[in-house]
Amino acid sequence: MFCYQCQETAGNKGCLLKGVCGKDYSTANLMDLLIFNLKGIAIITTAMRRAGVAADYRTADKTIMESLFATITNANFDYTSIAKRVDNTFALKARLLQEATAQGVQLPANEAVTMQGSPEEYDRLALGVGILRETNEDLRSLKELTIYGLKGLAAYAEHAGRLGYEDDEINAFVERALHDVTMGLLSADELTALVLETGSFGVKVMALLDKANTESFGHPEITEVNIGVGNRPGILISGHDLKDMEMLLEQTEGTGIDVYTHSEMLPANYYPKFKKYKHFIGNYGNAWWKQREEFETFNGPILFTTNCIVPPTAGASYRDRVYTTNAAGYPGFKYIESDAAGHKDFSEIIAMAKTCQPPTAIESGSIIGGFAHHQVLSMADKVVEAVSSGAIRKFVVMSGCDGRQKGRSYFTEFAEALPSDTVILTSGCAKFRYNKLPLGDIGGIPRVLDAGQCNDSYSLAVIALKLKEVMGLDDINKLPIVYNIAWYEQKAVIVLLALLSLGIKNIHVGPTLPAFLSPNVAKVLIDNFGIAGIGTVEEDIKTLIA
Ligand code: SF4
Ligand code: SF3
Repeated sequence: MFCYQCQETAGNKGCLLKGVCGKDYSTANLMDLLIFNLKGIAIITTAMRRAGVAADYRTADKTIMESLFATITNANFDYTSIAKRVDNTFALKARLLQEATAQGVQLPANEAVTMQGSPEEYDRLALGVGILRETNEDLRSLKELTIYGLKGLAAYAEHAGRLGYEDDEINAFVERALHDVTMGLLSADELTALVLETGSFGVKVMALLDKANTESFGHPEITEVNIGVGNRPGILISGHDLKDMEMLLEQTEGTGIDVYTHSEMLPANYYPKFKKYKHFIGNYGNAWWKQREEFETFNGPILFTTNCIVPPTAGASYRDRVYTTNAAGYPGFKYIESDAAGHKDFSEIIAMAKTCQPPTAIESGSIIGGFAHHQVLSMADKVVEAVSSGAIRKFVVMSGCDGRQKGRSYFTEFAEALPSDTVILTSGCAKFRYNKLPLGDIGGIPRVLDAGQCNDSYSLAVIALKLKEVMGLDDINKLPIVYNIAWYEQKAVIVLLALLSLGIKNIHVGPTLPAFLSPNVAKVLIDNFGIAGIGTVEEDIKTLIA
């Protein structure tokens, strides 16, 4: 096992025997084997696409996206579920290989294409295909940076796909990128270009998901979200999948059961289509890492539609109340399958909720959100006026992820220390570090504008591009917008690469720079894009705001 894909990696170097996240040694290795098989599949489909022959690309695309997603930090801890995906990828690879050969497609010689194995061989095979297989530290860094970007991209593509929105150009790119990092033919410069290209496809996939979400559920609008509780039993839904959110609301309506969001599902409260459900009460709790306490007091069942799962402690009373679906999984949690049409039956969760106590209140009152691009642009005049008059000196993008490391209190302190003529633009679960602070407003514009989930960082890019146009600027970096981003897992990686691909410079990233950036690769990012880590609150306020 060697994993260094997230911000909490051991010693900021790499997890070797067990993940800090709780991922065990064999499951981590098995994920390496799964990725290796995806690379093999991608090499075959890329060759077939180039040859212009017919093939079952759809199954390959779907398999690649879902499996990449399952290896994202805190999505899936279940060896059996990953082994099933490995079975499927070996079978799919064999089938595609046969199709390619039958159609006379020349395939490059690569072990990722030819390797086959049976379940009893998986653990042994996995040991030879891990991240350290690439011995050059800089090439490894660039390849893994690409792969982590692809994981985030795959997650967003999967959500869009479940709403019926797909883009074959994106699928073909993911396969070509996997092909390129595996074939070993690219120089460091070419790999750097691939990293940026991954970012530009990150913009495309976020735009696709934005279209899928807004055409399905309406444009997010300014919303006061209740953070208290009602007096009926509830179901807590976490993760990012809005299709699941819709199905849960439909199936719980009229059952006497309430629905609450947790962590990254909070922004579901901003969508017009979900607001019409009276039993959709609001949001319970905070970011993912507080779940061990918050799931205890919630008292009812919990549904994980994606990451972030924290392994429950041995004595956790909620252990039997947790369900997973999609790419998410945890040994002992019940898994909800979908039928061929994408429909899921949540009746077991609803039946369990009926036997549970209502949630115990841990907070009361409300928070405000719903500042995605459509809403913000509808008040563009007001925003531009506030900027021109000097009422708003700067916007500070503080998007990204939250996490349990102590150093993350920096983001709360930074938000508190910001001068009162600055406005925070946020998205992702990073917001829970400051979205309940009494930061006030500027002429009716709240000082924390939440655009939504991490993928809604796209909204912040749309807003920036629009402001640039309205203000007649020739460079996005001339806007009064600065970036102080918190990262944790691989969705933040695709968001960061997307921002870089849009030409945004001088982004600060914390609480630590990724361990997977080798010193040379970090230097390229620092020299060309002005990427920086975080310092003390005082220093950073000076650098970013003064
Ligand atoms: Fe370690 Fe993060 Fe990998 Fe988990 S996902 S094993 S914490 S680097
Ligand atoms: Fe959070 Fe996991 Fe990243 Fe979607 S839920 S932002 S950490």
